[in-house]
Amino acid sequence: MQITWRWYGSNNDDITLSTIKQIPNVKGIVWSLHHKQAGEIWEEQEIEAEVKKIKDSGFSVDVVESVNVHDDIKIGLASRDHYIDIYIDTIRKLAKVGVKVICYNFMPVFDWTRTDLYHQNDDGSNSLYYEKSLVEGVDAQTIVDRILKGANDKTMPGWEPERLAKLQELFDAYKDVTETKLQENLKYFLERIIPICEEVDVKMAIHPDDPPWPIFNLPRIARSYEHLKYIVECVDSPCNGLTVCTGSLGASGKNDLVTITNDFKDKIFFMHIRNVKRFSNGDFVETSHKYDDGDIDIIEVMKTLHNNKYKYYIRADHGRHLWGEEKKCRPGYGLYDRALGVMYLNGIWDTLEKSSNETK
Ligand code: CS2
Ligand code: MN
Repeated sequence: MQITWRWYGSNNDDITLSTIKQIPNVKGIVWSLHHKQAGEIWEEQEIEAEVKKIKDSGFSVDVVESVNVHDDIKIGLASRDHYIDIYIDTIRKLAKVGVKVICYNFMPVFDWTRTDLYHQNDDGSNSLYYEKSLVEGVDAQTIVDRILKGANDKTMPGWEPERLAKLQELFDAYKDVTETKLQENLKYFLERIIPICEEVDVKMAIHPDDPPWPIFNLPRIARSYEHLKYIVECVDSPCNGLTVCTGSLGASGKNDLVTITNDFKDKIFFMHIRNVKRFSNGDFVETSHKYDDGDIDIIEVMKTLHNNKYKYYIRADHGRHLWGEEKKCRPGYGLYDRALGVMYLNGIWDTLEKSSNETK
C-alpha cells in the first residue's frame, strides 16, 4: 500500500508540498492539470513542469486524478472519436513521465453532488452534506448555483462554471442516454483506450458515482456491485480497473464495502478512504475517518486490503473542515482532517503489519 495525497497545484491549493511532506508516510502526490477542461490537449511542457515540482519535493507522481472524460464520449456522439484520440494522447504523455494509474469518472453532467458544502456539525467542525429531499425537490440549476456560490472561489473538478453555464443544452444532449446506452458508451471508450494502456503500462481506475444513485434523471453506471462487475468484465484487461471510494459507494447502505474490496481485489488500483453517516431519510454527512463516527467499517476495509496484500495506492478522501479552515479551504479538501485521516490509516495498517509479523 502506498499512501498518497491529493494536491491541486501551486497556485490552486493553499496547502503546500512542504506542508504535505510533514504528514507521516505520504509517498505520492495525486495530481492533475486542474485548469484543463475535458477534451483539452495536455501539453508536454506543462506536464513536465508539474511533475518536476512534485518530484523535487520528494514525492512520486504515479497517480493522476482526474483526466476528465468529455461529455460527447459519454453521450456517444460522432465527435467522440476525436475526444478519445485526445484522451489517448494524454495517456501516452503521462506514461512518459512515469504515471501508473489514471483515476477518472463516467458521471453525466456532474461529478460528486452535495446540497451543503459547509454543514455545521455539533462538534464545531463542518462538512459536506447531502439532503435528499432538496435534490429531489429542485431543478439542477438551483443545485449548480448553490454549489458554485458556496465554493470559496475555488475550482472544483467536475464543477467547471464554463461547462455548467450550458446546463440546459447538456441535459438535452443526454435526453436519450439510458443506463444501458451509457454502459455501451463506456465500453466503447475502454475498447479504444485500453490497448494503448496495455502498451504503455498505465492502469485506468474508474471512480464510482457520488452519490451512488441517479440524480436529476441522469443515468449512473458505477454505483453498485453489479455495475462494477460490468465495468471490469466489459473489457477484460489488467489495465481496466477501479478506484474504490468508500464514501461514494457507502452513501448507499446497499453497498457492502468489505465485500466489494475483497471481490474486486485484482482490479483495485486506487482506494479513497472516507466515512459517511447515513440517515434514515436518505440524507448523509461526511464524518471523520474513525470507523464508528460513520457507517463504513474502515477497519474491516483496511483489514481486507491487508489480507490481500494490497500494493497499489490509497488516499484519505474528503475530511471535515476543522479549526476555522472552512473560511479558505476547498470543500472536503482541508488540511487537518485529511492529515488525521492519514494517521488513522497509518495506525490501522501498522497494527495489522505488526501483528501479522508477530504471528509468523
Ligand atoms: C473525488 C472525485 O472529491 C471527490 O469526491 O473523489 O471528485 C473524483 O476526483 C472524481 O470523480 C474522479 O474523476
Ligand atoms: Mn473519492
